[in-house]
Amino acid sequence: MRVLSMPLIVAALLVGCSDDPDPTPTPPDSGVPRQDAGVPPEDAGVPPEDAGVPPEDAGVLPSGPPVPQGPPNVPEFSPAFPQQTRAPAIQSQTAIQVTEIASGFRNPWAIAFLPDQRMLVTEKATGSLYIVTPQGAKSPAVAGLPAVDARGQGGLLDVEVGPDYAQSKLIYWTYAEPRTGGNGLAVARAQLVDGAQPRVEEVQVIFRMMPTLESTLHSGGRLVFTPDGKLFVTLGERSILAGRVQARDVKSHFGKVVRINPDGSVPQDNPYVNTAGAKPEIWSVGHRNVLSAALDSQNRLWTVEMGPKGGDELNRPEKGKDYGWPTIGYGEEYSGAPIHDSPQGPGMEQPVYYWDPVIAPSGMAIYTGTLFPEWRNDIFVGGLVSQALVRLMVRNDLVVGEEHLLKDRAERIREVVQGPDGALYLLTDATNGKLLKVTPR
Ligand SMILES: [Ca+2]
Repeated sequence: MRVLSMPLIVAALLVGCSDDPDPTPTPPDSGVPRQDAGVPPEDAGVPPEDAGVPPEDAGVLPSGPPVPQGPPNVPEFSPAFPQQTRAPAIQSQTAIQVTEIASGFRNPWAIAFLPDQRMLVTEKATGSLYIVTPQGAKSPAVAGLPAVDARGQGGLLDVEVGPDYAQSKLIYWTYAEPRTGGNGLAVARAQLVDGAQPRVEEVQVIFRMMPTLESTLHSGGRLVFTPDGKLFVTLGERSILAGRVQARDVKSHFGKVVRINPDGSVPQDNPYVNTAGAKPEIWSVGHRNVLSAALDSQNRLWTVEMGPKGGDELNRPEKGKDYGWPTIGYGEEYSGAPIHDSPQGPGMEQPVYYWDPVIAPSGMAIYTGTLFPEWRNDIFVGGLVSQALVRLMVRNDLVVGEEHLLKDRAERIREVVQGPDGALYLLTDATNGKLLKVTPR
């Protein structure tokens, strides 16, 4: 328990604005601080986990020490239950091969597969969308996308192929929309016109995160379609205090997961449709910056959010529930100032798992393929600061093992997608970003 005086709480809120370990490169003259300033590569040079625990032994759960990592930033905070952090390190039995399919992307952010196995790839910094063949040939930038506010963590973010793409040709994407008085995340859709000079037509903005605020940070922006035809959109709280304080307020979209129909209309079974003043798109509240989202084999949504220093969280956001930010949580400000007086509180959900020190998550896939039978139902999360492909073994909705893959590559992993072939496809976050494919060796 950390006991804070009110002035300390206010001071903590004021200082903890823009220091995520998500160092999206920022032009030196933009006035936006680099988000990774002072965050050490806490595990650089540490050999990969060698616990040697066979992860898939029938009925036997992994045991032993966690993935090698630094000491917790906030040792005063104890997990709410034993499996909530520092799961035993595990090691994949399948040897893996990493193939570089393409490179030269400027801070790529997301991948989506077209039915013919070509990929849509977004570039955050330039706002460009490309079509990439499985062999790595890149189209010219798709014409017709609206302008983005590319400063800081903004830009062109996620992309998804519509569930009815074969008929509609609709693709969906998120981006930081420049607006009068600031900016905000928007979701657009349009028809993709394929060909030597691809373009989109009939662009419709189907959702706008409100209110408009001037911030280049914490937009969230992941899109997840569900088999029942709904669309989840993850939203950050803008980082600055004016946004952070709205994360649990149902009158604001900040710090929420929202659920909409593909045309932007509101499903009438959303939890706040009958609450006066509430944003009816809201699904769950109290999130910080959700940059990873995926469905499991039961079509339940899982997310990982970028937390404060020592507070990255895996959650399974349920309808109408409150995940606590900024009132409760693990970790502290990147300045070292405290944020919370307790990691737990009444009426607010606990994360399934948290990381202290952080991994700095982005991108997520829950494995359903056959190329890696031992990975079935495991959660994969891209790690930015941790420079790892993080694998979580989950049993009964608890994390029972953790592995950090690809540490030897020392690359920031921005995106993780399972391809139609059962391989994992990754994007590295760099000014010369790569599209990588992970298969058994
Ligand atoms: Ca939380």
